[in-house]
Amino acid sequence: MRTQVGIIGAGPAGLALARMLHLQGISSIIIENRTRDYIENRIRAGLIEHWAADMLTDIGVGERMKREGMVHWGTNIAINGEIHHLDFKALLNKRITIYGQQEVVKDLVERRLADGGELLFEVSDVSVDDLKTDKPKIRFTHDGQPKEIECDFIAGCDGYHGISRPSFPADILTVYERDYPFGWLGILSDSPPPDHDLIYSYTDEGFALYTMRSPTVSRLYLQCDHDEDVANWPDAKIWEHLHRRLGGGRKLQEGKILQKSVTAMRSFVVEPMQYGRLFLAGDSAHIVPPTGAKGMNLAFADVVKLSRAIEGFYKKQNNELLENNSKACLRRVWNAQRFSWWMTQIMHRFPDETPFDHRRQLSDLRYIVSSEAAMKSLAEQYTGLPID
Ligand code: RFL
Ligand code: PHB
Repeated sequence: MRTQVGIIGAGPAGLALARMLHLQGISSIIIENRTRDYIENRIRAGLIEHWAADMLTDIGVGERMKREGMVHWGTNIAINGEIHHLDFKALLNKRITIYGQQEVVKDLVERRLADGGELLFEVSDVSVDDLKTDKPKIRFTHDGQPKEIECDFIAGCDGYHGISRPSFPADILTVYERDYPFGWLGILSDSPPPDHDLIYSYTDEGFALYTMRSPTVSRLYLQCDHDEDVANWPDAKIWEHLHRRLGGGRKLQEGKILQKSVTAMRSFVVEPMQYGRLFLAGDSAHIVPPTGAKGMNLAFADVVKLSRAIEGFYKKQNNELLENNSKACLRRVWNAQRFSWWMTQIMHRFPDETPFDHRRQLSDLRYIVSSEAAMKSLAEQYTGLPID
């Protein structure tokens, strides 16, 4: 098989990249190791930054998001039960959209198939070769047959557990990481959210986040232990903690729990994001703790930059953007890392914190909800900085 860009992974990064390239007349083949059904039903992110929602509309996959997504012009921060509203509209005239990642994936898959683009599911034994040449290769098995794609470029959009990052020579990559001493227990509940906007709730017994997928379905998270076993959280205990951590006189309606899972919290970056003609994008190169809601948005930002660089190569015979791609992506990645780390440390209880840390943290939270400059700074980063 032969294509211009071989894309490994049909997550938000790989699928959006394929669509952007298609709009520029650049061919690609996407290979994915899971089934279509699996990737279209995997429950993960939900928050789309202002520019990213506009980008999805610009590339022609925003129709259903506009109909079904929930637009929020603000958010709530609760401190031990006291709820404060941050008004993004008044502060910056910016919004965020709540629309499930799996819905974005469904829209992108449908668009890809309507474009007549190749998208192979259930591939296995994926490997890459000849990365330092101008004809890099992807090898894999599909339908029991060994296959090879010869391309001009490979986009490694295969997430944290993919094969792209481990295919870099060992001495090329520097890893920067930080583990947090807690995780998030997340549930999807068939019940309305407690407020129109999200509620990020700091309490002395731990963090909770009240978000949603629709006016009748809530997505609720509780700070829990790092390697928590979901079996330690029967439904009644989850609701008890969610009621206690909400505060502000709000009532939380209970509902049938449709899904329950634990996510460990981690910050992770590799540098550089490129080796020869293999370019990493999205979670294959970096992970952020979900407190800042930046993961999927960063994946989109990476592929906006990568598609522009690839377009520069084909349309203007210009290598400059490709050579600078890793640097350009990492500037935004580190900014998102800093914000996600900051949101995480401000919102959670740390088991090893000192009384000084605790007092400082509460003071930081009070500053955010009382200073217009501080609220504006948070709002600017949370709704998403424009792409340079
Ligand atoms: P993905 O989505 O992991 O997609 C990678 C794809 O590659 C496939 N794959 C392979 N394919 C072929 N060959 C191989 N060898 C392969 N190995 C893997 C995988 O099956 C998969 O389909 O990465 P991508 O595209 O970079 O997208 C990143 C986002 O998925 C991720 O950053 C977000 O989900 C993070 N995240 C959030 N991000 C936000 O922007 N806003 C949020 O509100 C938000 N909330 C969250 C989150 C992540 C969470 N969890 C579960 C980690 C909340 C949670 C709880
Ligand atoms: C979500 O809706 O799943 C969500 C929203 C905001 C976050 C994390 C997750 O910070």
